[in-house]
This record gives sequence, C-alpha cells and structure tokens, in this order.
Amino acid sequence: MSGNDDNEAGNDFRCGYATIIGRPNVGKSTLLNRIIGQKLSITSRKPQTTQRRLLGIKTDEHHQTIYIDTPGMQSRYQDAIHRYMRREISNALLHIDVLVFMIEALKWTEAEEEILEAIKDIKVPVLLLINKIDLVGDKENLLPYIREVSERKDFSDIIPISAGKGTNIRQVETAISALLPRAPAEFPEDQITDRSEKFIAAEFIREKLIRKLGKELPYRITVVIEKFTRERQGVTIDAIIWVESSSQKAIVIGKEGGVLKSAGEQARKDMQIMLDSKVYLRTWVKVKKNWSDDQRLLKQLGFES
Ligand SMILES: Nc1nc2c(ncn2[C@@H]2O[C@H](COP(=O)(O)OP(=O)(O)OP(=O)(O)O)[C@@H](O)[C@H]2O)c(=O)[nH]1
Ligand SMILES: [Mg+2]
Repeated sequence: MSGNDDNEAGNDFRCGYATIIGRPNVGKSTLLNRIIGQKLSITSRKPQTTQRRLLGIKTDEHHQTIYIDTPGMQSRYQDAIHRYMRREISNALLHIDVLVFMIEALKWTEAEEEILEAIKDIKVPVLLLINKIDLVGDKENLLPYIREVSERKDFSDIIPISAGKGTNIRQVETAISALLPRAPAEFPEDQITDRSEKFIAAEFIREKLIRKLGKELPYRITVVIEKFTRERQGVTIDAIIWVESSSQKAIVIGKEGGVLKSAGEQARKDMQIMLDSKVYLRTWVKVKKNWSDDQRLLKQLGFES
C-alpha cells in the first residue's frame, strides 16, 4: 500500500504495469536501469542477453509504475530456452496497463513486423519508443522516419530517446504514468524489484561472461548461486557457471583462467555496489550437456515456468 490516507493525493494515486518489449538488443534493459537509477537488469552488445522477466518498480508521491523488462522478441530459435524466453514475454503481456514497444532509430525490420502482429489484439495503449537517437548523425532523418513508423499502428505516443545517454527519459516516465489506472500502490515504496539479490548477483556474472565471449554463448551459459551468506565481514557467494560442453568450459575459463578471473572480479565489484558490502566470490564452471534444450534441466537450473 502507498501509505496514503483518504486525502486528495491518496485518491489520485496511480499504479500499474508497463511491459517493455522489442527485438533483441534495442536497449530495453538499459532503459529499465536508467529509469530505476540502478543496475538491476544486465545489458550487453550481444542479442538475447535478457532471459527472464524482471520488474523494476518506481514510486513517487502520486504514482507507482511497475516496469517489466522482457527477453528480446524473436522467432528464429525453437529450443527449450528460447521457448521459455517467449513464454516469459507472453506472460509479461498479461494484465498490463501500458505496452512500451521499443525500436532502434532509423531501423524497421522483419522482427518489428512480427511484434506488431503479436500485439495487434492488445487492448491497452501502446507507446512507441525510438531508442539510440544518439547514433543518428543527421537528426533531420528522424522526422520522416517518425512519420513513417507512426502509420504502422495507432500509438498513444511516440518518443525518440537515448536510453544510453539518458535523453527524454523523464518524458517517457510522464507519458507512462499518465496512462496508469487510479489504484493504490502494490509494492512498498522503497522496493525497486521483484528479484532477489541472489538472482541479480548470478546475472552480474552472466553479464560479464557474455560481454567477454562470442555471440553464440549467451544462452548456453547460466549461473546458479549455491551459497549466499551475509556475515559481519561481508557476503560470501559461491556460484556455479553451467555450460553445455567441455569446449565451452575451456572458453569460459580462458587461457590460464584469465577470462573467468576477470569476469569474476568485475561481477564482484557490481555485487559490492548492490549489496553495499564486501563480497567474497568463488566460481566453478561445470558441464551439463544440452541443458538449454532440456525442459527438465531448465527447471532444475531455476527457470521456473
Ligand atoms: N548508442 C546507444 N547504445 C545503446 C542505447 N541504449 C542501449 N544501448 C546499447 O545497446 C546494447 C543492447 O542494450 P540492452 O539494454 O542489453 O538491450 P535489450 O533490448 O535489453 O537486449 P536483449 O536483452 O538481448 O533483448 C548495449 O550495448 C547497450 O549499451 C542508446 O540509447 N544509445
Ligand atoms: Mg535485455
């Protein structure tokens, strides 16, 4: 609950869910982190970084907006992990108040067409965000592009932004909060996500590895935290990095352990910021053959349906 009494502010309070969708790599997770003002969702230059839904919750005096970051939408792959990712998107489209469709400036691909098709029967307002405008050299090109995309659907608003640089983000928040229904807050005002510190710690390790490794590996690696204990001198975290073959294991470990060592070191720094504490991190790489295409193994590794 918002903690508001029956005063005017209480009656006017708005709360609701805004799901962010878009093809892989357009900048959805970057936007969520930018709005929340903290790193919750991992990001990378490689497509298909986000595997699971994650909430970012932002509360002010008059609104609580519950953003849902989703995996990039694509239909190319049919294995179990990708089917899981698509289910995560479908679930994030249920019971929402606003849909935020993100595209990349000056681009419109087959993937965007597929998304339009997927959301054609959606009843809630759809806000179109054109991201990465910082990459557009000649801003004159944006106007005809905006005109063109505006004809694709009856969008409630179209906002050019740069999630990376932080341009027009306030405008996005205002547009979304105006579309939320009058309702009391669902989460305590100081809660910023539905995910545990343990989940986010595992994601930090995955992010560092994705950033260091080739483009085929992101969805072949998953991280499970085996131990997470907070003591007076700091937090001890034991993590297992699961891969699918011994050759992948060798790549993740790297020459003389270099890749794993530097990924672990970078992840540990992010964890220390998040946990505001010293972190002692230990990592192991283990092989589970074909986990990403095995429903049972996915479940075992924490991909709850
Ligand atoms: N130049 C520029 N780069 C951006 C911007 N927003 C995001 N990026 C970069 O684009 C890449 C993808 O960003 P993510 O936030 O991981 O994209 P995503 O849509 O969540 O991707 P998936 O989780 O794979 O679906 C990262 O390298 C970001 O740093 C932006 O406004 N400008
Ligand atoms: Mg993402």
